This record gives sequence, C-alpha cells and structure tokens, in this order.
Amino acid sequence: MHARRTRRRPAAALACAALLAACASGPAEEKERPIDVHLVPQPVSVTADGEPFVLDDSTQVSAAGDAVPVAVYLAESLRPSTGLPLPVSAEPATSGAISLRLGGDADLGAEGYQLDVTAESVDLRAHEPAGLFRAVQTLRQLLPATVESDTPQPGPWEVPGVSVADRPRFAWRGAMLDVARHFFSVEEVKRFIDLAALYKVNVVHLHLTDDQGWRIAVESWPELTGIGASTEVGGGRGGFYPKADYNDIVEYAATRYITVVPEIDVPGHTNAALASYPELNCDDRAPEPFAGTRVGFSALCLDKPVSYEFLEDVFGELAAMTPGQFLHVGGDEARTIADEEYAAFAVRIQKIVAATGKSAVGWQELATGALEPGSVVQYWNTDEGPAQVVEAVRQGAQVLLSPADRTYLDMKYDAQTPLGYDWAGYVDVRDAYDWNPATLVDGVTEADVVGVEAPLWTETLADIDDVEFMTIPRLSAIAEVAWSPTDRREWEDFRLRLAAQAPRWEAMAVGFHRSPQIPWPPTVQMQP
Ligand code: TNX
Repeated sequence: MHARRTRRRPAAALACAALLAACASGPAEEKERPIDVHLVPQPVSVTADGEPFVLDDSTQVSAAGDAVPVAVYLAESLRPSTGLPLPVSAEPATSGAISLRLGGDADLGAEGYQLDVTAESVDLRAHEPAGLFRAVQTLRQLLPATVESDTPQPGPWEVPGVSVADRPRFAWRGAMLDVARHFFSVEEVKRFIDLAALYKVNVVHLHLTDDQGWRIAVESWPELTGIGASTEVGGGRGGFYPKADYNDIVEYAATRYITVVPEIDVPGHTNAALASYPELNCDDRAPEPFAGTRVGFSALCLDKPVSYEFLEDVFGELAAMTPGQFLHVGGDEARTIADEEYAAFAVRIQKIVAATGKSAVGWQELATGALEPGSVVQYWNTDEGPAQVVEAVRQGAQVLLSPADRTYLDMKYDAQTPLGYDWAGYVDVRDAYDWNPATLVDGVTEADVVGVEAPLWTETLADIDDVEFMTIPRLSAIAEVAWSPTDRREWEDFRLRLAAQAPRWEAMAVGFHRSPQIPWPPTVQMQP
C-alpha cells in the first residue's frame, strides 16, 4: 500500500506524481515510486512538496472555538483503526500536531480550505467550520485506506507531504434518497449521509412521501403515518420517522455540514395521503394503500379548500423541523391534472412555502407556473428535455441539475445490472462523470446553475446493500462534477483516482459496483 520514497525529488516530478495524469508519460523512475495522492473530488490545486507526516502515540489534534467539533470528529474517525489516542486540545499547535484553525482567508468561502502537510505538522485552515470538515475528508484520503476500518490496523499512518488549496465549484452538491418507495431506517439514512460526506456532498435531499408511503410524522394529520406509512413497494411493512428520529437525521447531517432538504411531493404522487384522509379526494373516497410501481395516477383534489389547509399544515410543520432554506414541493408527473390548473397550483404551493419563511425547490414541471423569487427548479427528465428549465432561467430562477441520463443513481450501469431501471438509458461511471454542468443545456449558463444532485429512487432497491451498490461509485463521480473545476477534470485521470477508492470502500464494508470501466486494484486483506 505504501509508497517507497526517496528523501528529495525535483518539485516538477513530485507535482507530476501528485497529479497522476501527467505521470502516465513520466520518467520510468517515477513509476517505481508512486506517491499515494488519489483524491476524489479532485482539488483545485495539489502540490507535493515535502516529507510525510507520521501519526503516532504523541500526535495531538489541536483546535479552538468552532473548530473543536470538527477536530473531535476527525479524532473519533481515526482512533478505531489507528489505535492512537489522538487527544483533542485547545493548546496552540506544537510540532507533532494536526491543527484545525478557523479565520483563514475569506476568499476560501464557506467550504474552501487549505491543507499543508510537513514532517512536523498537518495544518488545516478554513474560513468556516464546513471548510475544515471538507479538509478533513481530504486528509482521510491522504492516509492509507486501512484507516477506514473500524478495527485496529497495523499502519504506519503516514500522510504524504502536500499542500492542497481547494474550494467547490457549485454551492449545491446533492444526493437524494427516496425513502418512500422503500423505507430506510435512521441508521441506513446515516450510512447514506456518511457516504455522501466522504465526497464533500453538502445536501441530502430526502424524498419523504410518494404513492407508496408517507414517511414523516405530521402532528396535525396523524393518519398520514398510520395508514399512509403502512406499506411500501412489494407490500412490506413500510415505516416512518417520528419527529425525534427525523431531528436525529437532520442533526447527524449537520455534524457533517450537510443540509437536509425534505421533499413532500405534491400534488401528484400522493396516494399515501389520499388513502389516509378521504376528504383529500374529490369523491371523498379513500383509495387503498398502494404497493406497486406505477406513477402519475394520483392527485390531491385541487378544487377543495381542505387540500390547501392540509398543505399549509404539512409545510408549516416541515419548516419548523428544517434548519435549511429549502423545502422541496415535488410537482412531478401530476398527469391527471389539467395544465392550467397545475400552473395555478404551482404558484400557490410556492406561496405556501414562502409563508413559512423558506424557499421552494420543485421538479422541472414547477416552471410551467410563475416562479417566486428564490425558487429553484430541478432538471430531471431527459426524455422530455430541458424546455422547462430554460423557462425557469428566463424567469430568473436558478436550476439544480439532475439529468436522468447522467445523475440518476437508479439507472442500471449496463445490461447486466440486476437492480434499477433503464428508462433514461444505462448510466455507467463515465456517463456520470464526463459532462459539464455549464454546457449541458443551451440557454443555461454556469451562473444559472446552483448545483448538481444525484437522485436515488428506490422502487427496485429494498435495503442498504442495494443502495450502496447503486450509489458507489457513481456518486463519487457526480460529486467531482459538482466540486472540481473543469480544467482539473479528465476521465483517464479520474479512472485512476477512483480505482484508488476501492480499498477504502472495502475497509468500510461498502458493497460497491465494480464497473469494468475502472482499473480496480485487487482486494486488500484487512486485519479482522
Ligand atoms: C421519475 S424523477 C420520477 C420518480 C421515479 C423515477 C424512477 C421524478 C421527478 N419522478 O417518481 O421514481 O422516475 O427512475
């Protein structure tokens, strides 16, 4: 696993080694001494310029003020595999310390950071705690892969001598999990959050309601999580998050500097609500709970005042549980509603969200109505095309890019993939990686794009093993699309950096898909 190093190498050769792509044609001597810098997402700049730092029994983690929680997270992440004490202290960094400091250059923004490794110290600086947290993810990837194990491993725990300067390209780097088609426990959602956090994702969007299940407690409409939560695709038991569980998820995400964006999908995709309350149906008759996979057949009765009381109550309670700025209103595939009626609803639901003090995100269909200031429109339907998001931009809105043929984690990788769908085609790792958000849609420029999100729909995915298989490695690819500057991204180089993630996933027991597009290394044996 560990590189053999000479004491000093010319700076150019080291930089070549660090950037790997350039090394493909580098001197033969360099190929014999690779340096272990395989970062995903690719940082803005990496310079390999010195001796490694070695963690040992005397290594301290130093941090003060708002940097302390990140320092504690770092120490807690490293202790199980390294077996080192790694005490966290407020003492200013001395030699032999990993130090996390705030107050770095304001140009680093909310999530940028500077990471400098010398033989004496590891120095992480950022303007805000989120930046320190992203720096910690980089540091994890500089350590040997076995650091990710939850049992003691032999080491040595060497960090190559590098300087990294980094900040994200887009503000919204998301992953969506559909907990409605199949229900996922709090522990499973936390696992998904942790996988996302590894790749510097900062938004986890939870698709909380759909025809098959209503998964979030609403005190003013309790039957939503009675009948409404009682099943899932295939007829399983379903489930829901009581408010305490939901808050636990939101707080866990916050410790990873990830914002949860909750989605209540309306007016379509609402069979679970319609089954729970007859009055939400135009004929006052509640349908049976639904455990199939059909879409587009259900809708709230938009002529009835009670439907809007329902929406005000639901989004009001949701807003009170949401520290972030956004509530997702869904809005997709309401195929039983006439265009004019839908457009009026789109306006009304945005106003309901605005009254809670939040901003609305909606699937692309939302843009068929007038958009409120601050609304975000999410592009997904590559079969229909992007006309609605071009319209959203014309109205001054920002766009979140989730083109199904690039970012849908529920699409099969290829014809052999046992899980998932293929309505948007196969999405192998290269499809997920090799595109540019600024040029994807004519009429949508870099400034119009708030970010990129990878949705995982779970009609065909029943447990966390299925989720891991579909998510990894594609989420790593999409996270790099959203984080790294275009001129630092190149497929051939990415393949090699991604391949180096495999031993990390093995150490974490992540059941990832071994796409034939990637030159995966042989499996490494971990200490039991
Ligand atoms: C389309 S994407 C849907 C979902 C399905 C998904 C399956 C979107 C806004 N709607 O309801 O789960 O396709 O790929």
